[in-house]
Amino acid sequence: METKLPITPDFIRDANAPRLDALEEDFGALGRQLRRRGIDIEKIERQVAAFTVALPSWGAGRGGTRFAKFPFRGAPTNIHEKLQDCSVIQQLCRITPRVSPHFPWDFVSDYRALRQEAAALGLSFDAVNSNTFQDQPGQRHSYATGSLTSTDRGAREQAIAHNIECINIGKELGSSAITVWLADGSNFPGQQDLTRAFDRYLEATAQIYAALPGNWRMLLEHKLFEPAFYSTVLQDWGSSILAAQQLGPKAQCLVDLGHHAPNTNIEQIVSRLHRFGKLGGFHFNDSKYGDDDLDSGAINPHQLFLIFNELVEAGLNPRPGFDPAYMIDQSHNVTDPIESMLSSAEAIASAYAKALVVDRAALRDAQESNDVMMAFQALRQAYRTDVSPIVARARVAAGGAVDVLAAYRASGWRQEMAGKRKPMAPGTGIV
Ligand code: RM4
Ligand code: MN
Ligand code: MN
Repeated sequence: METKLPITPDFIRDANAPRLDALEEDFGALGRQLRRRGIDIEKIERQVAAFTVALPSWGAGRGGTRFAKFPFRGAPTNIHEKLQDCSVIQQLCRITPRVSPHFPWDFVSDYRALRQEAAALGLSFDAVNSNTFQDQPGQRHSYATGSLTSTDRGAREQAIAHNIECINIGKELGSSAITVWLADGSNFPGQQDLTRAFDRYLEATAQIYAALPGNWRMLLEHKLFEPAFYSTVLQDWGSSILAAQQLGPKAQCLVDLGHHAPNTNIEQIVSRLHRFGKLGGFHFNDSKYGDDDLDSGAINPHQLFLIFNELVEAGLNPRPGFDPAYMIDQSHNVTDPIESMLSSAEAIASAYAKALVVDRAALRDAQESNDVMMAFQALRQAYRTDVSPIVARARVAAGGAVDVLAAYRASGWRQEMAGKRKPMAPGTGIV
């Protein structure tokens, strides 16, 4: 297949040239440090090189915040341009080869052509995301009373049909999962019968589940609150795992990091879901107060590390069905989304690499002998380790940039697009 990569290998090679010696020096020093700790850096590098995380098509724009959209020159205006931007990210960081599309935002008339277009950009498609949280022009039934859980049968059926349509699109795109996130819930005590709303959820999702092709998964995404502020139908991992268990083996839970109350022990949720074979995947982002879509690792990189620590443990002792789908889910308002997603991909890969350098034997011994301080130190020592030379070297070996942000800025990509793409209109935000 003919490829049309936005950033050429030659450009990346030239950008890397002056940085390679320093990278090798840092990698060598870290390798010696890790060897003293009984860790083989080459093995860690191979594991990091095998790690990938999907990009959200909607993350390529800067329109996802709650209050306003601030258009910027060169922003992508459709899925084709979003794919180009995702390709830039992938060319530079080499761990984001898949894009997770969102419908109807990414509707096109020819999905086979879209799949080829993505392939020519070095990309493929990840989980499809349905959207029944906003009304679309010409839509027969409003989602004002909810979608899959509305008391209005018409709205429910329309939402089910939309999810099945997303599965059918996903088949053409080569996806093998659908992520279902619902805004359904209530704003007033008494507004909704909490039990009947969940019954309707189970009934509607069972119909979507029945349309899943054999090798597909359905990822149920919970969210504590917003846009419903009193109750959300699928508000936490408890409701999520109950639904996934009732639906069957192809249904698993998706953990969006931002969809929890501040200070929630998300790593423990990860461990619980894995224990029962229901850890389906992640939406990586961060959150401080209420915004669920800040850049990954921007607020709490330690939590990200602790989550990866659970994932590494899970990988060493996998339960049936352990194959989490890793995706980024962020909204950008004040940064160039390409830069934010490059920085997030780096933060995610670093959290993984840090979890890989935990001395597991020391941790286990300390846990078994109730040596609290040494158990804590086993994690702390790994968290303190600057693993960036490993992440950078794995990336460079795959054709990526030593310094992704410097290379991106030097590429002049956004300025070039500013001259080519239609200007975006200001507007309001979405969830
Ligand atoms: C939601 C949720 C979904 C995402 C939308 C755009 O809060 O995180 O995963 O599809 O936002
Ligand atoms: Mn999400
Ligand atoms: Mn969200």
